[in-house]
Amino acid sequence: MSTVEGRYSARDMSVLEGLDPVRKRPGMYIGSTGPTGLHHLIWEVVDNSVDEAMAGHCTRIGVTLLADGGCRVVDDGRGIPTDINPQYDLSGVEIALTKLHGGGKFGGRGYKVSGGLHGVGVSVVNALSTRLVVEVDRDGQRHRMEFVDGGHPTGKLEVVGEAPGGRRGTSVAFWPDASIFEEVSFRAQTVLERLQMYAFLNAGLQIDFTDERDGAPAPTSYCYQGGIIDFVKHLNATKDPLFKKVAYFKVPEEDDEVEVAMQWNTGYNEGLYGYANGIATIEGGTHVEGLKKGLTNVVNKYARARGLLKDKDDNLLGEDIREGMCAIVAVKLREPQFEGQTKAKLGNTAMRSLVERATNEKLAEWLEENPAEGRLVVAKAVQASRARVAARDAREATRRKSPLEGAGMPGKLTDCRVRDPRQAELFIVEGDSAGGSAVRARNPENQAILPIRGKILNVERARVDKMLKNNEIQALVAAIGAGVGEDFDVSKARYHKVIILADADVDGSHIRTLLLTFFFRQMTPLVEEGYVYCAQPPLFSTTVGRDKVYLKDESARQRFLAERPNHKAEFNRLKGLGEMDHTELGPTTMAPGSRTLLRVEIEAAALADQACSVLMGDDVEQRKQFIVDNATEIRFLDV
Ligand code: 0RA
Repeated sequence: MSTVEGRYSARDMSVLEGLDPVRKRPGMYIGSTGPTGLHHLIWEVVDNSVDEAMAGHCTRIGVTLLADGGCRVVDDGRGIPTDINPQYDLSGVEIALTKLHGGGKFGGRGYKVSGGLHGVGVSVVNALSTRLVVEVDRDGQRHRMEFVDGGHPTGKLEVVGEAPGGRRGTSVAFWPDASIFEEVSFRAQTVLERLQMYAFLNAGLQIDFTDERDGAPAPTSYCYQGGIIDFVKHLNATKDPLFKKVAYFKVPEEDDEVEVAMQWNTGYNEGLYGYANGIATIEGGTHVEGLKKGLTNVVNKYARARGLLKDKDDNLLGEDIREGMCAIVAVKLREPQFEGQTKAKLGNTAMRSLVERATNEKLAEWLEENPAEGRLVVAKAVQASRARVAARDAREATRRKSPLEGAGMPGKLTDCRVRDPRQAELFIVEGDSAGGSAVRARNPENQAILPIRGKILNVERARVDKMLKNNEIQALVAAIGAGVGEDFDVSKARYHKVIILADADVDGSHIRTLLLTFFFRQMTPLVEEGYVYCAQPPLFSTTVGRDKVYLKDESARQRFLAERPNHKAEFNRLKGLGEMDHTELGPTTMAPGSRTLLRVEIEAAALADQACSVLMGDDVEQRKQFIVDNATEIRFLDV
């Protein structure tokens, strides 16, 4: 995106207030003080560099996780302005780093707004760090300024030497404040995923990542000349593409820009990912709606014109056409409005018609130019429409068996008494015997138990109609009571905690992954609302006197030993739920107060989707490699 031309100086920054509010209510600025909030600090700094890249002033960004727990972000952009703003008698650097919303991004005339999601400013990072060092190379000189204890300058902005080779750019190194965050250790995989996404969305931008901490793997660089075309290829890499080509178009219109890339695979899932000014719009919005509308229109017209759909045939539905489609729609616009629960839905209505028009015109052209591919797309959609009718019949059969309450519940469900979903919990328990223990251990008032036997169907590989015929899936759908797939209505969910209770071993983890994949694909809002959890049965037990003591994991065992250096009794490694009776299962794993639940979170939807597919798709070798590379495929949050 372009910036207003002309030299930007410290004068253009609109200053609002100091940093105290940030330390008082960090959650207001970065969402949380958990791992998500911690990583927001990095996104905040990187976003500023990416803005420079989008404005055409930056070609390279380096992110380093420092050995001492800090993080440094370096770019070769124009550098934060170093001149003094006469109104405030502060340098641009000092304003950007010590004033809330200081920086032209907010109302200033020199800098275009990047995003609403993390565009809170680098000053917020400063406020939440014990130390921050900023270096700006500008006008041939290297400037440096340091802050401690949440943004207190240790001195003025100083010239410390020459800018090496006359380079321009900004370097920000910060050390997150452990008194603010629950934990301050960055997760390399989380950072890598985000950086890769930035690289895909900014064709040609090079992003280097280095982890200097102990035992970290070698540095990684991302740079995609193909931009979102490469993104789509990457998302489809583990799938079987319907054809090699990627449909692509880019339409600049005055200040706005629409860019779309799409490719189909032989699978059944739809992956449509929207971005606005480089920010993932997980909740969709007008750009996504515009693309869907345009796509449905274009493909139907094309199919009729080519005689692939006859007069007597019904139109193909959007969902038929989008089956097996992987698409990115990335838009740039002047004043993005972010709406929705998590402010991740694009609201600008003008975008709907802009994307729709662009799609109508450009995708039609693409189909004309690529008739072999066009034919394949239509053939696949026609097949999907036939399967849709079959699935509807299967779904209706499921629905008939499950009226919302009481009588129609699956026989295996031991329901709870409470009817208020906000209080109700459903435990999905692996195996009938563990299910029996759970029934005895539960609180019958608000805890329901559904035992699931064996491996449930792998939903990634099965078509919806087949999946819905599976007994375990039917029981699950009926128990939750909110439908499935397109029909799913989260407001009807009978439980606001759906808790997977499976062993800590390989089989347990497989079942957990299968269930999570099912929820992710077929009950997405349930995951988005944060209703899906994993229980954590303890890993160790030992005895203290005559009491048996359970410990959640290795670090709990270490803490226990640190507190009781004379502890002699052995630790048993618990192999499974089956080893615990109900008096043990209740307090360790199920009872609020003494249990630990992990809430399942989806962060970057597109990459989470890929993780799901890599894990569950047909490519066994790649799946194995993925499991080795990524211990946790979907993020979990301790609650
Ligand atoms: C305000 C104005 C200008 C650049 C920046 C801020 C800027 C901020 C950051 C933060 C990290 N890297 C950055 N790069 C640039 C425009 C300056 C000009 O017109 O010369």
